[in-house]
Amino acid sequence: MRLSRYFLPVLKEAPAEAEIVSHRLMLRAGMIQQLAAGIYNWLPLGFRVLKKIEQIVREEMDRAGAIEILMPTIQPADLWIESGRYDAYGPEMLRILDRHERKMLYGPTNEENVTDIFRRHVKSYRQLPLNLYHIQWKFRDEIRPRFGVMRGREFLMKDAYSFDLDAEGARRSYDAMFVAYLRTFARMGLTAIPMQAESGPIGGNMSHEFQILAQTGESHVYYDRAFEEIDFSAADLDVDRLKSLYAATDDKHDPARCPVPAERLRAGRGIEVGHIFYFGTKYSKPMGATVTGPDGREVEVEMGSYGIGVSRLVGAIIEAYHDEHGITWPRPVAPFEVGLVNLRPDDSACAAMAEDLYRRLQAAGIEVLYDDRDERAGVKFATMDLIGLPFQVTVGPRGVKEGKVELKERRSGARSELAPESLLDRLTS
Ligand code: P5A
Repeated sequence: MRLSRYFLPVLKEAPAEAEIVSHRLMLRAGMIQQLAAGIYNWLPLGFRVLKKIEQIVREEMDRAGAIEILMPTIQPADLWIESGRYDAYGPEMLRILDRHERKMLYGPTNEENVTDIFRRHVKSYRQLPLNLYHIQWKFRDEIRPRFGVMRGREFLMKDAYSFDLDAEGARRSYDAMFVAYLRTFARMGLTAIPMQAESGPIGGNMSHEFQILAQTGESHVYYDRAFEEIDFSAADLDVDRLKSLYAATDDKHDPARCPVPAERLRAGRGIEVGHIFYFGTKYSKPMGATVTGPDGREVEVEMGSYGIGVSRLVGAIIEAYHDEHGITWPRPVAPFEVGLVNLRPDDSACAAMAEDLYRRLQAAGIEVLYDDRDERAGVKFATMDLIGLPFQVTVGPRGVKEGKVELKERRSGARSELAPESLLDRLTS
């Protein structure tokens, strides 16, 4: 992508209402723009990151055996009246009347909707286990939307729903999602600590929140420092051990009854990026979602639901990865992998070298944002540091004479002078 042809509305100053660093950086880097309280436009740079995160989530859901569908944002109230949640959900639900005065709502979650799909099509235990997921916008009329996309009113969630014949099967489905979540977050460069949690309006009796550590997190968290030694990207994680390690948010943490000795306990702040629930027959019972069991009897299915805050993750990753100059993206979620800067577009040798590199990087399958603008060097470097692409490649007259370009690794700041061939090797290896 040529920056001269791109739409990257960077700001010099962050608007005063942005309280936390990820919100300020997302506005300054031209990733988002507020349309109304808690409702955002996703501009090209932000949209690319959102899609990368979404794709990692999708791949790990598919790997865990879940099947992707797409349910609508607007739902009929009838389903929620059937489950008993229509009145219980309260003012967070955006209620809508259609032209026929039928009660509709903008979905804050999809348990009812997916249970309705299930009961229409699944009749036998032989079709179980089943896990259906989608990645769709939600609306919750939060009383205090804040921190940009971290607590929005409209936000993108991945929500999965599991159906099993019995509690034992449901536990296996829960554990499969538990492991998939740790892998998903690890692929984005995040360490998410699973914590026992309250199930709130979703319901149920087993629930874990996945919290990533960040100074600006909304929750206070306490956890066994043993978590710090775990490699969450490992192929076979021990779910039972992870569940047995102590971790809790402050509403659950009681220093007097904490099982972990003080010297092993860590305290910090966390951002909730995922939340999983096992709620048994809470929806299958009132909505009549049953299957015929092996003995021929009708059984209400055991269900769980599993959420990841896809749009919240964009902010959460920035909270974890930034410095005083801007964002420092982990490569798997970066909007582009390489920022190519031509310091002198007016110099024909520089332009030839930069154009050639641009073509070759793209041919090698690398995503490049090419700053070919007629701008001062300082402006170009500041823009690149702000948007935080993992690698910066600079073409300037001095290097070109020796047939070399400069490679800077954004996060460490490490620089090296390389010939174009070696640069391509480095970036593709
Ligand atoms: C699980 C999937 C549920 O809604 N039903 C379907 C269950 N869980 S949850 O904890 O309420 O939400 C799941 C994740 O969504 C993100 N999230 C938000 N992100 C941005 N702004 C919000 N207002 C918001 N509310 C929830 C969180 O990451 C949460 O873990």
